[in-house]
Amino acid sequence: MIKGVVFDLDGVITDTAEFHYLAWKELGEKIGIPFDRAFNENLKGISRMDSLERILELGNKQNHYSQEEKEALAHEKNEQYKELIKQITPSDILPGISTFIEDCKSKQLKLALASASKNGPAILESLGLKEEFGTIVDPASLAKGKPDPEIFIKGAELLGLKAEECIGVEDAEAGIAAVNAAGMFSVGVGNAESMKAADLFVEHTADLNLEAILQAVNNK
Ligand code: G16
Ligand code: MG
Repeated sequence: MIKGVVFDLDGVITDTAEFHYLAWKELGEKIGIPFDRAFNENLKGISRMDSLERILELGNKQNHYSQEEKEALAHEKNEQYKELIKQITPSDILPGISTFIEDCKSKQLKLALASASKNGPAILESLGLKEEFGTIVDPASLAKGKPDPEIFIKGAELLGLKAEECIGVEDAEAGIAAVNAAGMFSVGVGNAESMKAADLFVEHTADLNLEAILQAVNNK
């Protein structure tokens, strides 16, 4: 029986990908590694330091910086990102998500956030959704990022539930892999190709339907 829902943030509850992109792009240009939106797709759901590594790899500069310098670069990107996310308001909640959360609440489901973002709590606050979530997994407490299942396992644990009692909602391939490996029913948001590993997927957040999901869990 499903008792909880563990949500990814970026791409599911709101779309911060554009802000991450703008902040990384500015840093990339500064260090001589320009990149486009297509490359940015590789950074979705990936932690801050891992994103930096991927950018440095793109420019063949992984070995140009010490650990300390890399941390300074990641910090600089985050300062820029924090400036950009100041504009977030409840109107930035993705379509259908408020209703979906209300439906979960009326079914007494507990909600957790499993985002790789250390800015997750601030973003939920700006969206006016902080009170809805019983638990926010602290990504700094994790040994491994998505696709490792740790963040979803911890989300269920913090809700006092077993992974099998939860649904995981994700928009990234690495995220769906993490939900599946955690032993949760996976719900993907995205196109058929990128969401092929999900137990159920919808193209847009507006298509998320709790009844249909619970039905699919029962039929699995
Ligand atoms: C999000 C984004 C990633 C970002 C990561 C860490 O993941 O998709 O692009 O690198 O968080 O964010 P921060 O630098 O704010 O700690 P998710 O898991 O919410 O999709
Ligand atoms: Mg995401």
